[in-house]
Amino acid sequence: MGLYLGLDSSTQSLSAMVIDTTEGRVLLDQSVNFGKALPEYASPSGFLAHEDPQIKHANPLMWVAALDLLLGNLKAAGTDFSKIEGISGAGQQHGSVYLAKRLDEVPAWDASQDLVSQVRPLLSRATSPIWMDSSTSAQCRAIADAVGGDARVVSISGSRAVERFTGPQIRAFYERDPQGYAETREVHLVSSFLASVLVGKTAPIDHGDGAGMNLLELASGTWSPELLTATAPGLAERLPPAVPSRTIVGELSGYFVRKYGFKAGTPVVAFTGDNPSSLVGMGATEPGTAVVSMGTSDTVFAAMRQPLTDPRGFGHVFGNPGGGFMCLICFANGSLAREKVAERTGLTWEAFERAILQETEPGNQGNWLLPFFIPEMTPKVLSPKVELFGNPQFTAWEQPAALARAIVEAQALSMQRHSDWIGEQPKVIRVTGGASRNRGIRQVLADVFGAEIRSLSVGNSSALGAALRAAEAVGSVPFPRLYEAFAATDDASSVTPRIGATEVYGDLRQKLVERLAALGA
Ligand code: XUL
Repeated sequence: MGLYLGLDSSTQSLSAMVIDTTEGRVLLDQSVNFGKALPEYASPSGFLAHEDPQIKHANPLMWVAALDLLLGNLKAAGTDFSKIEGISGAGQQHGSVYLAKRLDEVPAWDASQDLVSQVRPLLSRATSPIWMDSSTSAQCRAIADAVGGDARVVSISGSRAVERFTGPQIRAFYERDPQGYAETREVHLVSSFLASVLVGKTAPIDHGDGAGMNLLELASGTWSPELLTATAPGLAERLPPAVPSRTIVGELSGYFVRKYGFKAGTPVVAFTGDNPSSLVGMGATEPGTAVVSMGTSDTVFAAMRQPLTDPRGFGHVFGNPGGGFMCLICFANGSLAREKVAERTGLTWEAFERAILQETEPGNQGNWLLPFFIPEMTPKVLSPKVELFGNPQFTAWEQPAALARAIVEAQALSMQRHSDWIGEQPKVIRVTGGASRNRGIRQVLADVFGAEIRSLSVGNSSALGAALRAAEAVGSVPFPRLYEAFAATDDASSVTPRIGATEVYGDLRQKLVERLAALGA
């Protein structure tokens, strides 16, 4: 029992949460937003501008700068890090960092300098492709062909070769910049990179996040020689080992001890992906509870009894940090798409909620929207496509209330359709992420899924999951005990389907599917 720190490096911000497992309380929950706090990285939404909408990269130094900034802010505000017993973390999934030196071979970080100036000379690639990048269709094809087809990639790794996954991204780097690839000694995920920075040496990749690379053999938890060979030459030497999520990967580097006052020897537990971490933070590591997370991306995920795979090829199987497997379906047009609609209609989030709850009805009188403001992976729509359809009168952006409902209905219908392979329809869904605070959005989810929607009392499930994972691995506090204190649902926020609403969506779901089929998706 004691205090544990969880970090979450997401697309748009870095968060830190400290929990006290003796008292069952969250002591601290703070973030820095990359766009606002670090404008010098020119990434208002967490990634660099590019003329090709399929290319989405970020500067990995921005994530490092955020770590120094956040810990510095917390120390300045009086946080006593010497009481922390263990640390873990989470990162946006799939993104990769390329280093010209193995971190095991670099000298210890110097506490008289900042981290950015010490990490900068180690990079063999100035930018990191992130999960929003969809520029690697040719590499996905080549990898699948090399091993005998999509079904083979799925049976080894739990997913088809997918544009944002790290293997196809590594292959694209090798093809587009062979010199840069040749100079690369180590390839990390965002999660293992940040864990490495904390311990000042090469940290392994955990099974939760490692499964999002198209490189891990799910059955053995080791890198698949077949997929490594199909991806890029010499890849085996460039990857850190893959380990179970609860592995302690090292002690916090002296840099953090001297600079921020952590205890010498503070254990660091393997970092994982933000979604596997949220599975823990939502108290959902046992099968039976589905989660909808609404952040920059929207995701639907759940622990799985057996590693089922998606026959349509959009869903994935990742390692469950609580043991076994989880499934996940990801939608790129999450908050960014909702924000675009709010901007174009001029609606505040309160007005957006009112529009859904009071001014429109399920089915939206036929006012429907194809909501792909950026390239979408589920379903695959590689060029942005925003289209009003259904009601012939619904042609321009002049009906704010109908547009608010239209984006949320389209997203919820797509989530439901693309998660139908998971098995039985969930009766209760736990929701997390900024948009889930909007009651209107929760109501549409309840109506479309025909399920009760519940939120947790503690927000920021990925950072919470990281702190809980540290407590479980370092403090040996079992997850069920931690869930009693930290993953309780908040009854006042629960929403149930409105009478008759769920039925309305049968027809609409079909119309949306037809529209997508017409797009070739
Ligand atoms: C999951 C995915 C996204 C990122 C967002 O496959 O690509 O949810 O993890 O951070």
